[in-house]
Amino acid sequence: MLSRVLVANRGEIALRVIRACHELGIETVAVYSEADRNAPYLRLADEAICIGPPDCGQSYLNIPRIISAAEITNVDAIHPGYGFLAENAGFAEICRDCGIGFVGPGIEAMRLLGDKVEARKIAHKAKVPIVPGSEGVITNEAEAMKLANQIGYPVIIKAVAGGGGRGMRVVHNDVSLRAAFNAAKSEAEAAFGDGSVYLEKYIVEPRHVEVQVVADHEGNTLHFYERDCSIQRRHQKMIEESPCPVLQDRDRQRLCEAALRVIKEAKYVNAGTVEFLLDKDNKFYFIEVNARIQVEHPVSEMVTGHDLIKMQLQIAGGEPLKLRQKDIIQQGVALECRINAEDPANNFSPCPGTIAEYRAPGGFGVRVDTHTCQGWTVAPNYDSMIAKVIVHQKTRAEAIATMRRALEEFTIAPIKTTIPACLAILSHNLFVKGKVDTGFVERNF
Ligand code: MV4
Repeated sequence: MLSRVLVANRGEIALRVIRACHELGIETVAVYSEADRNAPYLRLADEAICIGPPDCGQSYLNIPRIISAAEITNVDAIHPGYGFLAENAGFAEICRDCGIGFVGPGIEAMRLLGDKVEARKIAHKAKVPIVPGSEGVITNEAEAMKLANQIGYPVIIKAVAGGGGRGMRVVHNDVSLRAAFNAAKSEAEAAFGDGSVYLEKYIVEPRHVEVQVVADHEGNTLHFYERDCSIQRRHQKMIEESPCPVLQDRDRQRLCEAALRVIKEAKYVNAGTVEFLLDKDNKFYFIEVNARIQVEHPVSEMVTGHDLIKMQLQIAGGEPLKLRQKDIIQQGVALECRINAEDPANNFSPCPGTIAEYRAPGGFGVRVDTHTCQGWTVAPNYDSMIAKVIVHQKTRAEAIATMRRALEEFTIAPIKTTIPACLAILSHNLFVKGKVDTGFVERNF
């Protein structure tokens, strides 16, 4: 069992982890950059240590400073949250070498799944459908062209080290393949220091559906059903929901069981997400595994009633899962809207500044995960997400109504936020009908 944990993150997820630790009787150490020195959540932690200036590279991504903070405060483990160092296997390895636990998957599984070609191989071994595509890395244009003609256009070229949409190119014919192949390679090299790419059949207008999974050190695995994350703009999710509104129970069961086969095959431990694309015929294809807790984890918590962060901490402390799959029931509908400090009227450009006026929503079925409050200054250095509004209701129609009511209550001024954009989506008849795909936002707004 863990008794003291350092939270190597900031903002709402730092607060979320601190709260879960305290409920388990675990002491917390917060770290902060100079830009976050006045963050209210720091007072909730048992200790708070400044790790550097606002720039991420010198603070939240600075491994020596975080390890030093962990050693000085004598913690058992580090929780990385999401983003920053969460999927950095090198960081997890340094933690292990320093005798500090890492609240996340093992180093081997992290490395393996960080390589998207290896992840495809694992899914294939686990008899989980993958998108038709290359068996390994594509090394030259000729090889790419041969394969593209075998599987048929359109195809998508993806970075082996990628994920989340960077280093991807959709290709429609032989003529544009050359340029796309080279562009994807150099973008991947620049972004990840690894120019390796692979190729897949491009699934047109898919839904993005992902399964929340949890595994302990004894090989017990559980799923917490699926989330539909199709409402996104330029690879930034805006609204997530559970369950996926178009999945029938039999298909849902098959999808969730497929996700469990993937994590068993990868010998994955702790919380993770198995991502799939769902095509027009509701056929699912594995794409990748996110080896971390995700921003949108609360929608799975609300429909199942289980605290995923507590589970992460218990697993990292060596406890086996006591929960049984049959006791995890997906009840009702949960929606999450991400509130970003961005101006929807100005191409979603970041809108840092001080929040002079702030009134958060509440009431039946409403959860707000945020670190912000009146007087809080949104720094320009970090991700622009400042709050998540999560609602839980019996039906999807009621969940949408509650979300609209909650977002209308939410006052954040004078900085601009994505609240109006979320409200516009929630009012769109195709969203209300659940008829959306990953291109919905770009097509309609
Ligand atoms: C795809 C795809 C269609 N076909 N792969 C985007 C992020 C990364 N996790 C995987 N992604 C996709 N992979 C195949 N074979 C569609 C996406 C995709 C997407 C692509 C272009 C523009 C927006 C997108 C939004 C979500 C998913």
